Amino acid sequence: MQPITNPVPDIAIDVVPVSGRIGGEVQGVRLGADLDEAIVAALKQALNRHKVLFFRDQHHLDDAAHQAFGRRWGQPTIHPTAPAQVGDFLLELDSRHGGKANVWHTDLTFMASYPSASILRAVTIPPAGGDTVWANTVEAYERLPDPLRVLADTLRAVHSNDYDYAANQTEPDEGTDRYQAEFISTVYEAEHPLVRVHPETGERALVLGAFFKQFVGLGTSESRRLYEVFQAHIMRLENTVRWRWREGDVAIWDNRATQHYAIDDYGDAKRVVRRVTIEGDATIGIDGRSGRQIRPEKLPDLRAV
Ligand SMILES: O=C(O)CCC(=O)C(=O)O
Ligand SMILES: [Fe+2]
Repeated sequence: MQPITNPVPDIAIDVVPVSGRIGGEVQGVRLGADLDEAIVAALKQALNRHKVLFFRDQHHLDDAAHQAFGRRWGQPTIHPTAPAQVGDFLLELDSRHGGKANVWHTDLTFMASYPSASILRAVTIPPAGGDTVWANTVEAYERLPDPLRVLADTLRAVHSNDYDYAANQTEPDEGTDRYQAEFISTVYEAEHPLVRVHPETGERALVLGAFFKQFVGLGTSESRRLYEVFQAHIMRLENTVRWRWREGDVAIWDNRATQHYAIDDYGDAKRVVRRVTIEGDATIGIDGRSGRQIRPEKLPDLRAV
């Protein structure tokens, strides 16, 4: 398959790598709806390379400006089930209302067409802790030992929003239980190739994370063991970047080439982040076969207007 690459930008932006294999801090860019087309193109090119981009001190971005900038990036979407939406299409994660994403995941992989990117803004950050970690799923694939890569190339997996979230919960938490009940009010399931071809870079990436349910053709216990083998390659520390948030920071990640994990090490402190989620397209495996939605039969229209 011929990868489609973004046009080569005619403007240079300053990107400082944050770690060796993933993550770049963009300096000197003020995010907003009024950004030059050339800068947006340069940012997209940088995202294809670094997988997650960080921007400090974007204090001028309120909810409206955040959403307006999101529209410049792509078609924003709303979450199919999560309760906390703010503004027209912002997803809010509030630590006091179950908004703690301390599991490794790629967003919404229970959808056949899951988001291409997310734009996350730090609204309230605890004095210590609450960092987020991203992992590079392209590097993870490329560094697999040959026999595992050959196996990965043939596998397909079912992902579901009805995953075992309690497996990660250390204490009973009413807020989280309520959030979870709403989260699975409709069960969504999709099948994806384990290895997807990135539509812009042509790179191959592993598709796993917490919404993984089972490999097609394998039982649950074997699926789980095999999941751990591949997932361990994704989570290797060499393959990650950790961001210490300050209020006003923005992170944009390529949801087709990363997983992330929001560290829950700040007790009862308040932590609030808001996210614009950008529409993505169906996964395509290296054999050219797409992923597919298993249920529900009829998907709601999630495009934000
Ligand atoms: O709270 C965070 O830092 C990330 C939360 C998350 O998983 C998301 O916004 O998709
Ligand atoms: Fe997430």
